[in-house]
This record gives sequence, structure tokens and C-alpha cells, in this order.
Amino acid sequence: MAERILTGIKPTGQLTLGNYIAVLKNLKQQMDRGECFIFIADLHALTLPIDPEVLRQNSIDLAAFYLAAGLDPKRSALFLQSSVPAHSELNAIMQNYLYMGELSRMTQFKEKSAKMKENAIGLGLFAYPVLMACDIILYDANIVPVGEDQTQHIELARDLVNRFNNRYGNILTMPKAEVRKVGKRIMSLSNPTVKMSKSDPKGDIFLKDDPAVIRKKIMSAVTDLGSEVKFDEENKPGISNLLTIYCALKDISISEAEQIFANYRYGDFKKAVADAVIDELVPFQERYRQIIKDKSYEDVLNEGAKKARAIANQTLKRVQKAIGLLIV
Ligand code: AQP
Repeated sequence: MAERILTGIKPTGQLTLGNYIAVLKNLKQQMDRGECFIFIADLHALTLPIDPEVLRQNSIDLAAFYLAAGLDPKRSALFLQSSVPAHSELNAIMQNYLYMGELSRMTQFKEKSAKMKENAIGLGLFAYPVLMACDIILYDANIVPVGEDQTQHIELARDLVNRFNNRYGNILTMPKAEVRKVGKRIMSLSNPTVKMSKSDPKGDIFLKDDPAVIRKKIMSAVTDLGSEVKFDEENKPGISNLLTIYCALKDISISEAEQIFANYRYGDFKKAVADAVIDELVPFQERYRQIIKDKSYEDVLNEGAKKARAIANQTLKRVQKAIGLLIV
């Protein structure tokens, strides 16, 4: 089978450089490799409280960002998760094949729920990995490019596929997480020991930030003792994070970057990182603004949903039949 690639982002907030490096930066390369199903995870966005108008705007923004990153609708399907009902239907089935113990061990659930009052933690947040497994399974995706934070969820999806196939035969395709070597976890600029995250925006670079804001954020990023630009996540987390950002955007290895910056002081190094981010994001932002203006995302989302529904419904039927539901 040719590669089937599935990738998604939740429209929960302003997209960050972490999301860009994990998903958007690689989009063109993914389309060269195989058939891409790319979705806006709007049902997942409901797992934490969100204002309806904010959710709508974020979803439009995300569609425009995908297109600005080079998404080609002829070689991929871009769609809203909520526009393919099979996601919810398969979720209703698959929640019976993953267990409470497994779900309660998920790091993301533990981290997010730890910040909430117990009686405000929704069932959807707890069961998030079930729906995520369905997102993947529906498209027979064998490759799922993600940041490091999502690999535990992909492992759970693999367990589900194994469990299901052992019981019913070879029904589901086994997915595999693919994590970038450089840039698997972009950290906050103000606290490089925590992930840059759109729902906890401290020390984030947002994809819509003006160049002057980007420069200011990078120039005031937390750095470490010493003066050498060297990758050392334990002793130099701030510098290591900036090196990672630079390398991910320039597509070079960490040791190549260490050579480039061997004689740089922190200030000059930060200027170079700021230039790299601005060079990448300014043309991207121009394309984004044009797409928002001409609303070209509307047709793309419609067509994408049609393509996605056709494939997802086939998988859903296969599963329904396998478990003994009557298809009438
Ligand atoms: N800081 C990051 N470094 C590398 N990859 C990252 N990703 C997110 N943050 C970083 C990756 O981006 C993809 C889409 O993420 P998501 O929207 O599905 O949710 P997330 O992983 O929970 O990302 P956020 O930004 O932290 O969102 P919120 O705050 O809403 O939970 C995923 O592949 C993710 O790994």
C-alpha cells in the first residue's frame, strides 16, 4: 500500500511556532510521499471550554494556515473533523475497546486535568485518545507525523488496532508515529523546560506575530549561564531550544548549526534566530492574509470533506460488519 498520511491540529488557540514546525513546515514533503488527509480537529477543541465564535475563527485561521503552508487540495484532503460524521460514529464503537486504566495513564490528560477542578474535567478530555485513534483508523493511515507530546496517544492507537485485529481479523491498518529528529518539542521562550503550547501561551511565538514582536520575543528569550552556543538540553535549555528552532527552520543538523555559531555571542546568535523565524513567517503570513481575503478555504474544505467522507465511511462499514452490527 502507498503511504497514507494523517495529520491534524486542534483549533484551540493561536497557532504557535511549535505547531508550525511539527506539522505545517513538513506539509509539502508529506504530499510528495503519499496521500494526505489533513484535518482541523474541531471536535477535539471542545475538550476544554471554548467560546463558539473563537472556535469558528480559529478553524478558519487554521484552514488558511494549512493553505499558506503549501497544502495542495489536488494531492490531499483538507477537512473539518466535524464535517465527517464517521469520526463520532467510530468513536462510539471504539470507546468499548480502550480501558479507563489506559486512558488515565495518558500524560496529556494528567497534565491538563491537574490544572482543573475535579468536577470540571469533561469526559471528552479523558476520552480524547479514543477519538484520536478513530481519526487515524478511519483513513487507514500508516504514517502520523506528530510532535513528541503526541507519541503516547499513537502508541495507544496501536494497542487498539492490535486488540481489535486480534479479535476480528485483519480489519484495521497499523499506524506509526513519525517524529521529526530536530524540532520534536519546541519549548517556551520564557521557560525552556515546558512545551510551547497554544492553550498555555507563555513564551510562545504565534504564527500571526508581527516581525517586530517576534524579534523582541526572541531577543528577550531566557538563556543560560556561560557564553558558548552549544546544544546541551540539561545545562543550556534556552540556547538548545533556540538552536532547535533555527535548525528546524533551516533544515540543518544541530552540529552544523553549532559550527555556524561557534564564535557567536548569545546576542548575535539570537539575532540570527530572529532573522530565521522572520524570514520564514513573513511570506507565510502574506499568503495567509490573501487566503483569508479571497476565502479560498471554503471550496477546499467542502471538497476535502467529500473525499474524506468517502474513505471514512468505507472503514466504518468494515468495522460495523466485523463486530456484528447489521448494515441495512
Ligand atoms: N511545542 C511543540 N513542539 C513540537 N510540536 C508541537 N506540537 C504542539 N506543540 C508543539 C504538535 O503540533 C501538532 C498539533 O497539536 P495539537 O493542536 O493537536 O495539540 P497539542 O499537541 O496539545 O498542541 P498545543 O499547542 O499544546 O495545543 P493545546 O494547547 O490546545 O493542547 C501535534 O502534532 C503536536 O505534537
